[in-house]
Amino acid sequence: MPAPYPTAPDNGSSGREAARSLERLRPRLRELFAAEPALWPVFDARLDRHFDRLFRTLRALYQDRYDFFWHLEQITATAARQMLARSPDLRATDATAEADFRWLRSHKEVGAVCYVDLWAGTLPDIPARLDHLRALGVTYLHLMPLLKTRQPPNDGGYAVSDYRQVEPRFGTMADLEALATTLRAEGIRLCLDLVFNHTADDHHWAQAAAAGDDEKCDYYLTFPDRTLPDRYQPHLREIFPDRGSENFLWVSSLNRYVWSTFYPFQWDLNFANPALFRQMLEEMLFLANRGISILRLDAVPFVWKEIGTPCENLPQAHLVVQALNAAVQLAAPALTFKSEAIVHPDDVVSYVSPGEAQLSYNPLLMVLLWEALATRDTSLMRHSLTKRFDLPDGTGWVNYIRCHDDIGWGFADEDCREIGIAPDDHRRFLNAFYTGRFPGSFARGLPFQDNPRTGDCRICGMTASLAGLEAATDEGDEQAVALAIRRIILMHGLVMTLGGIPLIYLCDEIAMPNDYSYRRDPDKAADARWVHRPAMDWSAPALSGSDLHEPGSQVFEALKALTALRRRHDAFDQGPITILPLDNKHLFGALKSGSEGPVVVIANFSEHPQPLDDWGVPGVLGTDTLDDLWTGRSRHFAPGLMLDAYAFHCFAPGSQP
Ligand code: OTU
Repeated sequence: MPAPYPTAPDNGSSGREAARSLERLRPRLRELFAAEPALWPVFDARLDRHFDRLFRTLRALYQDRYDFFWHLEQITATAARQMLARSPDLRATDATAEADFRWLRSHKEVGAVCYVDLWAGTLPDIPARLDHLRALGVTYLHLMPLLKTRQPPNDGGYAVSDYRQVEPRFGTMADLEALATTLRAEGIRLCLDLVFNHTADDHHWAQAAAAGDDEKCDYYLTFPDRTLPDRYQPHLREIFPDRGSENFLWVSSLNRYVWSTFYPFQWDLNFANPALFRQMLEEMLFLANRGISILRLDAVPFVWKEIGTPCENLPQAHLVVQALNAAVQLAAPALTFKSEAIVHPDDVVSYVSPGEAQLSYNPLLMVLLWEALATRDTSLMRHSLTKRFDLPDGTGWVNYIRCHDDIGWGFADEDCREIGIAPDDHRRFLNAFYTGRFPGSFARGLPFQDNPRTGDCRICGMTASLAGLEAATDEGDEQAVALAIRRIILMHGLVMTLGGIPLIYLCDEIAMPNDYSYRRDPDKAADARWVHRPAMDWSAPALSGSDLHEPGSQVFEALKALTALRRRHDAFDQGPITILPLDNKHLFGALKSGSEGPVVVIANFSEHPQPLDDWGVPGVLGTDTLDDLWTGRSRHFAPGLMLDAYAFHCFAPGSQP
């Protein structure tokens, strides 16, 4: 089933213009294939399919450029050259990807993410950990930024100094290529970040700019004086308020101001320059040709700036990604984009389409899981997911509980108000709860970028610590430990079954707690996100199986079983979902259906046993014998059936009457 590509916006005569321009370009592109004529028909067919989109999106972005057609040719030729540079192995994956995009929504997919150094050591050390990944059924491995980066501080690698070199501590580009090949043979796709909104201030483009290279200077957003910065600045959101609210820095080597959205050592790139667009396409395809299958498009909302706007989620940011997508479909269709847009849920969804980013993080589900865990009330989760879980065909969610970043309470204000919740008060409550300031809270999180001026604050912490395991263990409270473990399993249970690729934040699989040692490292101490970036404890009892009662072991065993459960039933594909209107607010229930029939996923977000409504689940499943696919037990439904504290169930119609 090939993916359906939407057509780009039609601005007047661009359809005919595109066709004419393709006819002009075809013979020149064909010449590039002189040494490999067999590949030309493949590329030529892709031109028929994708050139129109490429043309229209680029035209919309760069229509004012007198040299538009020259840039268009350079960009298309870059795609052609990179297709030619691709190995036969990778070209074979392209053919498969073009024929079938269904894996994006498949229940067979399980993702995991880790830092190379903290989890494994170096790139060549990763294959030794394959058994561990196999045990979790991993088919998608996201390695946190591993390209060459500036000396610390470097924002955990999000300040890239060279897109074509691996950070020497982790290995070499050859190691990365070898790893991608090994993983591919295992059926594991490799995902890397493409940090394309900015580079490190010591990237060779930045250095060339400082040495007087005007072309490279145009790769960045720079200004001779404060005139334009002063017009942009008042409309910008503070992303890292700890650094102050100023996004323009005076760089004396350039004798200019430089735009920097994140840390001052991260310089924003200028996508309004088509030469930078082409260059980034080349960097991207270079990585694709090393065997990378998924690119996580970092900070995608920020890639286009216009005076008088917040410079986030602008229509041109979408056009940039759509144009990159079209060019990638020409050169390396097996490459998939995952958008990282941690913004209003409507904006998150706006990046997701077969012709833009096929995958997207689902920050909404993530925050709603934590929200319901704190409140013990699933109202907001039900209300928001009912409106906002579906995605178009040919696209899918990447669902997660924790990642390397903070948790920002990005549910929609309007969803809150529609059910009588005051959104900002609610966020204040959640911040108090997860930093352990709220009386009775089980959580041990840290505040991140606490902004007293706006009242904004985000939360850091490992799953185990936020779910209560750290506090319970310290207090030696066995009952609280048991509840915390159940919370962790409940959340993982939902991301494994609701639909979308679950992304396990490695180290969470053995319930590792917060790591406070970052406070002693001057390069990390000011960034609380390091509290949830521990080094993997390979000596943990969970991994030797020596003590199955110990919390890490219980979580690890449950996660292995949950991924196995996910693999067994296609009801857990991404697909239609019905959120059940159960009377009991502590319970969350969703109906999914697969080739073997319906499945109802139920979770109890309360630490007390809760009755299941008498009309709910049997009504939906059409029987009152319920087979629990998760526990393997069969239950007879009777009104008032009690579900345990933090219970998780996957009920299917029972096989015995
Ligand atoms: C991303 O996050 C990365 O995930 C962070 O680790 C980086 O520091 C950052 O980019 C800069 O490269 O604001 O708090 O809407 O929310 O891109 C994290 C997207 C962030 C942003 C997101 C950003």
